[in-house]
Amino acid sequence: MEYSNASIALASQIKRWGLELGFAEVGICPPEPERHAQYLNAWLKQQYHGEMDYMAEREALRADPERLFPGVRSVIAARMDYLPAGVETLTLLDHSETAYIARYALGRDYHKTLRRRLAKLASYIRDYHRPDDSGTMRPFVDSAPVLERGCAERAGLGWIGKNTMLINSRAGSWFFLGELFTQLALPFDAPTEQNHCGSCTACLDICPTKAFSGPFELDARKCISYLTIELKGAIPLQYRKAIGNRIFGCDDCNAVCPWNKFARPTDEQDFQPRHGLDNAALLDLFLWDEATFAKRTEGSPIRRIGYQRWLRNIAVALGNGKRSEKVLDALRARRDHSPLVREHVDWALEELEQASARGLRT
Ligand code: B12
Repeated sequence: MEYSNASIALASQIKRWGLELGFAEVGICPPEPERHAQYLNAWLKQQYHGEMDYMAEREALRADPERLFPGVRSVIAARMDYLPAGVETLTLLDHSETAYIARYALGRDYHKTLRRRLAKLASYIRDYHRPDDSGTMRPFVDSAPVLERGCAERAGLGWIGKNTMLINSRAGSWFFLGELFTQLALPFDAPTEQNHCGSCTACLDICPTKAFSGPFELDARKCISYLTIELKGAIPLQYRKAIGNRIFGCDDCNAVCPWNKFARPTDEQDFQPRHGLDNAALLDLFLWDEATFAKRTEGSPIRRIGYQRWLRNIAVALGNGKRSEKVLDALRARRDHSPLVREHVDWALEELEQASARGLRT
């Protein structure tokens, strides 16, 4: 397809603005999801989405961007690095008294940050395009019915790895994705054709709950990120030990990826750790009362799970940790919070009793 010099100039201007707005890379792609819609359909048929009804309910919109955003002609896909400098990842999992919180959730909620920046980008395009009408544009980040990694792959931002993450050969995979849907005829970038995973299976091998039923296929019901964030009820017994000290999300399959040796730490203020959450003691977090939880998770992705699930997750991690009078007292003190918390507290107390009976974890 032939593009006017004006739209070619606008496309490169959009990429410059994207970098100014804090994105590490911006690409432009056609809206059609192609094969990713079939993968989604197959995934849903296997119930791999568990309680994430929103993934099934809006399958048609995910599979057909024209229905989501009538008149869409091009998608501006962007990635933003989020790993703060100097924070530990996998090594923190050996410290059973320390809480492991997924590195994407240490600071402010990325949905707001990326949506704000994408809206800014849209305003720049609108101003630049005047007096001609630039049509409507809409930013999407994570929770929208968009197959984001498919967009990013088609926009040349990276390939989809065996861990289903989008991986970039110059930056690894510690980054968020976001899109701006437009009705503009913009030149498309070349998609990332090649997959550079090769014979590596580090991500599949490290998963503590064996959540990958094969390369590129994640059964979310077994994924610790799903179990600690999306699951509303009791965490199935068979996964509790494997959760270790992870209390919100899981980075294992991401952090172990050899391409992350190229990851670039971010100096984005919004993503810097708050309240020492990158290295906090499980017991300190478990002792937060509801008001403290509300205050300290204001504007954080963690707020989404609510106080009850926060206690549920930490109770499991304490049950996997060191036994001490302080831990036993703190657990007993939370038994009356709710039936869900009580069930997980009792499990933890039983685990610690059995461990000490075997002379372990003291
Ligand atoms: C639902 C969801 C989850 C679920 C399910 C994950 C999943 N893989 O589906 C849970 C809660 C488990 C989850 C966890 C995490 N998530 Co999440 N999640 C999403 C969400 C909302 C939808 C993903 C989706 O469409 N799943 C549907 C199924 C079918 O997709 P899939 O199994 O991954 O398969 C895809 C590909 O692998 C490919 N595919 C499938 N089969 C095959 C076969 C072959 C041969 C090939 C080549 C490809 C292929 O096509 C499918 C569709 O694109 C996206 C945002 C979005 N709107 O896209 C964020 C998103 C993918 N998540 C993200 C992140 C950061 C995470 C976590 C790292 C957070 C954490 N630390 O806990 C973990 C990582 C776990 C993992 N390995 O995926 C980022 C990923 C950024 C990146 N660099 O890729 C996204 C893009 C959010 C964002 N806007 O930044 N997530």
